[in-house]
Amino acid sequence: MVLTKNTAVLAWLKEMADMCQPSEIVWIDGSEAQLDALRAEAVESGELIKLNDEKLPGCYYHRTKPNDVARVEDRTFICTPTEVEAGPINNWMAPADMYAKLNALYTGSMVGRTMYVIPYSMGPVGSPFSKIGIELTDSIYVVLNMAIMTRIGKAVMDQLGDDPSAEFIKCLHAKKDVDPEERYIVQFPQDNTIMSVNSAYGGNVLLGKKCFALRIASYLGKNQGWMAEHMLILGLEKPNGEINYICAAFPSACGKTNLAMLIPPEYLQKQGYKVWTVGDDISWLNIGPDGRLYAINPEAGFFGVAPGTSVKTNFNALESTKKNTIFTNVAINNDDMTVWWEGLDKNPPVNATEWKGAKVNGPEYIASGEKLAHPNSRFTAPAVNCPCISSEFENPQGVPVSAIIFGGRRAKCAPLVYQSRDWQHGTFVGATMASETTAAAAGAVGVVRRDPMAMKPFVGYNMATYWGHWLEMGKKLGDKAPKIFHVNWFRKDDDGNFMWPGFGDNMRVLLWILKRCAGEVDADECAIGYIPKAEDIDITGLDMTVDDIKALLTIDKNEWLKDVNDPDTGIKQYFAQFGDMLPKEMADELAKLEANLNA
Ligand code: GTP
Ligand code: SPV
Ligand code: MN
Repeated sequence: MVLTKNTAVLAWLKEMADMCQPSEIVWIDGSEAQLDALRAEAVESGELIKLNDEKLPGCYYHRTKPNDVARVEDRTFICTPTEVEAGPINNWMAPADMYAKLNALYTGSMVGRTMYVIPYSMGPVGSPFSKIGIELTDSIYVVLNMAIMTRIGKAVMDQLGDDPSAEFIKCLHAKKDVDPEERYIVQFPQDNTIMSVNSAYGGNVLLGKKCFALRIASYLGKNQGWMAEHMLILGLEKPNGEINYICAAFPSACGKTNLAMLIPPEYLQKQGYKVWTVGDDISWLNIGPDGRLYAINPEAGFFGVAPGTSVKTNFNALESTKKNTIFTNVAINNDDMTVWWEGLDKNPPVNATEWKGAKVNGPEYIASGEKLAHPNSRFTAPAVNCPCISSEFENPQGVPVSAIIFGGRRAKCAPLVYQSRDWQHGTFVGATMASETTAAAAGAVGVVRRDPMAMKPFVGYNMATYWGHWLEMGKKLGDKAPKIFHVNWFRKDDDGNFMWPGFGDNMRVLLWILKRCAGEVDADECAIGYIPKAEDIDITGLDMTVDDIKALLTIDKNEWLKDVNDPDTGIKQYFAQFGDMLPKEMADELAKLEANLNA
């Protein structure tokens, strides 16, 4: 059944269908009956494997092609009319050239296949901050994932209405041959259009997520006075019941889902501290009527990294995957049709199917140096499954943000935590973030690269203009702006061991951050900003000393000067590529940092 009379939607749909030539067009209405029929069809065709219905009710398994297991940044394009609008760190092609190339790839791509039409809302349906997209796809896996990750179906089309000028994001995905040489993930920000072809994996094909909620939305936000950020949102409840909200931007596979759902150390739980999850990956930030910054999570589920998720590290994420979840590229335990991944527990299944589909003896396979689950294997779990989901999760107005945290994986250099001097300096701290690359994107792992605001792969326009937008937002927020911090859970000692326990113990750092926001604790001003006094990071119950905290907080001026001046990886070199697009404030902050370090 066609779910709309909107002539703009219908005209676009006809154009795309004429090009892709599907044998059938099916509107996704959001009903459980329809989704169930699709699940059955996917099980029948082998696209999905049904898991143990007692231990994992409503859960399914999916395996992608080995050449299609992560985002592909070198095949991701921002097609603005001019190259300078996309900026030096995005891939760019002229829109007309890209449309011509893509149209050739899509032509006839769905012959003999079904085109599913998925109306979806990013953010609660009807929230003033929500936005609507329509994804056309020939993949049932995409339909079922979008049904978890976003709000889908008829209610969304009703919300869009019949006005042909109503804003919606046009998203087209064709699985085609999953050919990595002809794979394209393309955003046309001026056209509200996303086109993805030759992939069937996560961030490449769930077009509401990175493509819309970050790349297109960041561009919309710049024009409309709001921000789309790669940030989790958590609420930290104090024993007196007061809840403060924190947003944190870490690059892919650097700990957002874990921080968003953390369980406080026992001594803090006993005192009554709690953490509530509003979002684990993306924040849309608007200035509210009281002048403060408010965050909504545009998503409805978690597309989380499986490896490393355990009862000990992330109990709440694991609980979230116990029903109605889709697992992608993890391992299967054939004895009871449950799932396994590295870090889940110490008992890899003997009767296992590894992520590529081979039947193996798990312990032997691992002993031979192989991995049972792909390092970027993931679960797609409904947010409502999360034991610590915030009561504000569906709040259409969002939650007021007290602090913004940036962070990355840095074996050296970045201390456990520091605070920026003000919003402008905080913007510089975000702009100069660096982190070791992870398996979340195709390419080398463990290489330090600049990843400003964790948005390097996700900014939909010129990064320098984006920094300018941050500065503008700071001016509008004035003294109501959240305080900005930087953390590093991943500092290593000379033997290569993590110096900080991380996970639930990160709560200790969050408490220092909130005390700073409330003006309840002093700090030491140093070259890079405000550093805690070591004794103000509570180590109750930890096998650590104040000296260990001091080591985590040391600033090695030579390391930092290298971070500024290194001819290949330094901040100066990095900023230089933006030429005169670089906001003057960023150049000023860089000069100040260098002078401070040399003082
Ligand atoms: P994306 O979904 O790709 O955006 O990732 P994310 O930022 O949500 O990262 P996630 O929380 O899934 O963590 C990625 C990996 O880092 C997992 O294997 C975690 O176990 C590990 N990790 C998370 N937090 C910590 C921490 O505090 N310390 C250490 N050592 N590892 C962590
Ligand atoms: C990330 O890579 O930051 C993710 C996973 O959250 S994906 O949806 O593939 O982008
Ligand atoms: Mn992410």
